[in-house]
Amino acid sequence: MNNPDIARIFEEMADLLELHGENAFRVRAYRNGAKAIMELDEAVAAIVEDESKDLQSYSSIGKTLADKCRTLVETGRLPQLEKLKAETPEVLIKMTRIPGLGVKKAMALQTELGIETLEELKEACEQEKVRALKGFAAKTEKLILDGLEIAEAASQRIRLDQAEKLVHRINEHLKGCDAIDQMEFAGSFRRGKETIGDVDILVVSQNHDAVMDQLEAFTGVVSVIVRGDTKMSIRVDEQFQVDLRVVPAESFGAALQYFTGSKEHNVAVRSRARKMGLTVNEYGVSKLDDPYNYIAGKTEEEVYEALGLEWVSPELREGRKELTWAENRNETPELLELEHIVSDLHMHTTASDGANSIEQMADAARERGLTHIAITDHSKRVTMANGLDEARLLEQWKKIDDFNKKQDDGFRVLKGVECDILEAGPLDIADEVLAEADWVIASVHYGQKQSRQEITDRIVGALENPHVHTIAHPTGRLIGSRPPYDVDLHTVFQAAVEQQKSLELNASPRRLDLSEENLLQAAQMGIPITINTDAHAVTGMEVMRFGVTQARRAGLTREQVLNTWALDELLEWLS
Ligand code: DGT
Ligand code: CA
Ligand code: CA
Ligand code: ZN
Repeated sequence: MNNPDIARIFEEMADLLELHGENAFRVRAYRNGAKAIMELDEAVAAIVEDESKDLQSYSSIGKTLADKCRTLVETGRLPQLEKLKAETPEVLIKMTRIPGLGVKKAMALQTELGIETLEELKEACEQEKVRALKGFAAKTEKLILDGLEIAEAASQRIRLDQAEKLVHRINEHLKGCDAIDQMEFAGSFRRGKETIGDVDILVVSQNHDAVMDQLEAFTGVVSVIVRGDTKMSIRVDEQFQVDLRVVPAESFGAALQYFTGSKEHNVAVRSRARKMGLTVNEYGVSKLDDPYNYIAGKTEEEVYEALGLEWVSPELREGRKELTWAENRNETPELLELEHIVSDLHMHTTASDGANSIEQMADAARERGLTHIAITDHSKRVTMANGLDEARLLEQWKKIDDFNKKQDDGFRVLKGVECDILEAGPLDIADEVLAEADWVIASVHYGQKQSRQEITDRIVGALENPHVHTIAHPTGRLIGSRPPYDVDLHTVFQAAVEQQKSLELNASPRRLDLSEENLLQAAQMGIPITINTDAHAVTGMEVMRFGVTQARRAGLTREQVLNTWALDELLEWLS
């Protein structure tokens, strides 16, 4: 029983206890325990077996959880979980995983409509039977249908940051194999897509068996799906698949090009080749009339070169305009790079729901090579996050002024706020106070279920306020768990253009909001994009790279991204 297994079991316990109305404290204990176990560097099994160690001395693991860990390690089972499961209809568990469906609603659907499967739930919504129930409306049906779709998609794909962790573990594990001469991760992971369907690994080796044995020995392998001479697929951590291919050194570039994809990009590459009397596959490029005599294949550059193309950044390989750019040379936009970023303009401190002080955030930012940041704590409407009212904001800005005076290297903290756009439309902070800020972000956190018209009006209204500079996470989506709110983005984009405002690309891998498609459109309309981490602790600043990847996928250049601008350029734009 490895740590992810135990963590998953605790998560399941928490879900079921919650379903049975167990008190929130107990539920949270299991969730915190699961989280702590995922973050442990040591195996729980090893700690249990080591007499000199005590599980209870690890944070978030109390006596109850420590006992349960012991039971799990020793027997592989948890009787309490089995009992709870037996008492809970399967469909209820599944329903509560649908975003927007709480425990009460799920129970009502099950008892009143006799719903036994998710398919039946979908049918009931489509036949408009759900709206007839007390406490339900036509809107709930739409929410459930959207949620079902998201849950379905999420069960098959993982977020880029989760894939990255897995890739890192596999990479470390395979590096220990002497038989591997060359290795690269391909597929959607290499292209930096926001979600990954499966991980694709390419390896050059003289000893296929040794490589495959090594992969099979990776902790977390649940089963081997296929193992052939050159191809192997394994299942890792329940649902997730990893494909390995062993290829000859002289074909490595061609295989990397082929398995990086996307399919759409490859289709365009092949059709171009054909027009040139060439053919391209995972072994190399050859002439149509001499198909086994490869003229290129060892490196990707060579493959593209043989087709008269510049090498194409993996992030751009989606079958859009990248081949036209690569063909004409010098037309490919010079993509944004992480090194170009000099500021991070959305972060929280202990004044609201952050974990670190102004000084700590500033120091961490400086260490990352940034020259300025904006501290943007929540406004008062967000009571849960201890949001700031006008008086506390002014107090915080005074502290920031004092802090700035003490900096002798020119590092600057901008006085900011993440001001809520209230449900009724107005901003949460008075205009005369907003006027004192260097940088104002407006956000929708409440009333996310309002109509398209209402939400669009609120956001456009905020953009029209002369003190507002940008809108944070403009659609509110959470990847794999919450759909975007119903907002007319085109109208929002037009308002941003008219008001000469920026829009945020929230870099958190859970959000990546604006999405790639939205970004393409916003950038085309000339809207400056601000990539922000929304860090709630110094460690939160590391997600900037996900934002940069997303921006690259949308073809964004340095100039289009506001937080690559030097401080004085930014200040000039702000005034
Ligand atoms: P994913 O895994 O769904 O996130 O997306 P990908 O792009 O990683 O797709 P995957 O793993 O099915 O295949 C990896 C790459 O291999 C894909 O991007 C392009 C190439 N490939 C796979 N099957 C085909 C195919 O039938 N036709 C073409 N042209 N390329 C393919
Ligand atoms: Ca893949
Ligand atoms: Ca694959
Ligand atoms: Zn925020």
